Amino acid sequence: MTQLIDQNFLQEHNTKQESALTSDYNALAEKLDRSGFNIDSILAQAKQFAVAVPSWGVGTGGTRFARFPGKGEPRNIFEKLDDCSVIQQLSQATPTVSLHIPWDKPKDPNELRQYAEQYDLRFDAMNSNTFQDQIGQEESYKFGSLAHSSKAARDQAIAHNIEVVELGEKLGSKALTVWVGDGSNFPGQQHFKNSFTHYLESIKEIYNSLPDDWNMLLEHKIFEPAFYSTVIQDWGSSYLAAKETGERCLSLVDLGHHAPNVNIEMIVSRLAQFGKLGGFHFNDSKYGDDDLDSGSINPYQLFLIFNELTDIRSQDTTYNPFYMLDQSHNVTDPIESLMYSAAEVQRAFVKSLLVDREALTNHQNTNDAMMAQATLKQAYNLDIEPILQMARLQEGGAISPVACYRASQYRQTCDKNRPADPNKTGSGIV
Ligand code: AOS
Ligand code: ZN
Ligand code: ZN
Ligand code: ZN
Repeated sequence: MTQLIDQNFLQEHNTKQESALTSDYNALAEKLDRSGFNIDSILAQAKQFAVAVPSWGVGTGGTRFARFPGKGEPRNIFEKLDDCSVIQQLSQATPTVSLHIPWDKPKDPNELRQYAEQYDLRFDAMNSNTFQDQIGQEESYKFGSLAHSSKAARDQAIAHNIEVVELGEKLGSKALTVWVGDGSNFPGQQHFKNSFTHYLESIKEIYNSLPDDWNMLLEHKIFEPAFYSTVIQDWGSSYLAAKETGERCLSLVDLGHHAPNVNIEMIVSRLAQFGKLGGFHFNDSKYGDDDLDSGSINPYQLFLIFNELTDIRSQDTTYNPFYMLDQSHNVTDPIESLMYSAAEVQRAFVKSLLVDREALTNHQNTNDAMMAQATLKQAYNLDIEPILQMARLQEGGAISPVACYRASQYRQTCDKNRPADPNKTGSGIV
C-alpha cells in the first residue's frame, strides 16, 4: 500500500506519546470496568468505526462572498485522493471517499479505481449534481431539475443521475445520494403538488435503473438555494418520497439541513423505526446549513444522535447506515478539519456505547427524568480520548493526527508540488 506520510516518521511521532497513552488507557480501563464496561470491546468497536470523506471537502470551501484558497490545494481528483489517503493514514477512521459528479468525473474510471486502490481507499455513496449548469448543457437548472416544470429538463436530470450510477458501479460504490436545490423564491411561483409529483416521477425512474445491491439516499434541506419553498424540505417529504419509491430508497439526514433547534435525534429515531434511515451527512451548524466542523458547535447533539443509533443497533446488529462528513472548510486546513471531525464523530459513537442502556430503560419506565438524563450525561461526560488514540495507534495511524500532520510538512510539500495549473492532471506528490 502507498502511504504518503513516511511510516517511520509516524512511528517516531507516536513513540513519544506511547507511555502516556498506556497509563491513560489503563486508568480509563479501570474506571469503565467499575461501571461494567470492558474497554477492549469498546476499543474493538472504535476501530471498526468509519465515516466517508467528501472529495470536495479537501479543497477550501467558500461562501457566496469569497473563497480564500489555501496553499497546495488539490487540483484534480487524483490529488484529492492523495489528501484523502493522508486523512485515512493518520485518522484511521475514513477508509472511503464520496465522489461528486461532474466535479470528479474521471476520463477513465478504471484508472481512478486503481489509483484509490493503491491507498486502500474505496468509494462510498456517489453524489449527483443537478443544482448547477455545466458548460454545454442543453437545459438549464435555473428553475429546478428533477422537479422542473419542463419534461426536457427533468429528463436531462434523470439521465445525469443514471450516468452517475453507471460510473459508481465501475468504481465499486453502492449508493447514490440525491440532493436537489429545486424550489421557489416567491409565493405562487411553483405549484407545490405538481412539483412534488414531478420529483416523485423522476426519482422512481432513477430508482428503476439502480443495481439490485444499491441504495438511493434522498437528502432533504429546509432552504437554500431556494429561499421561499424547497421541494424536499424536510424529513416528512423525504420519508414520503422514499416510501413511495421503493424498499431501497431511504432518507439521508444532513445535520445542517434543519431549522435551528429542531430535535434531529428524534428524526433519526422516527425514520429508523420505519426502516427509512439510510445515511448521514455530518457537520455542525449554528444558524443554517453552515457546514461547520462536526462537533464544533453542539457536540451533545451529535452524541444524542449516536445514542439513538446505538439503541437501534442494540436491536438490529446488521443496521449500517451510510456516514459521510459534509463540511465546508473556510478558515482551516481541510485535511486537519477532516481528521479532527472524523474523530469527533467517532468520539460521539464511542460515548454512545458507554450509555448504561438497562438503567436508562428503567428510568424511562419509572419516569425518573432526573436519572434518565443523568444516565446519558454519565456517558457523555467521560473523557474517552485514550480509546480513540489507542484505536488509531493499533490501526497504524497517529496518536495525535493534527500534530503529526503538521510535523510531517505534508502541506508544505503540496505547496511546492502543486503549482496552480487548472489543466494539469495527475498527482504532484507520489
Ligand atoms: C447541500 O446543501 C448538501 O448538503 C449536499 O449534500 C452537498 O453539500 C452537495 O451535494 C455538495 O455537492
Ligand atoms: Zn449534505
Ligand atoms: Zn448542505
Ligand atoms: Zn451542510
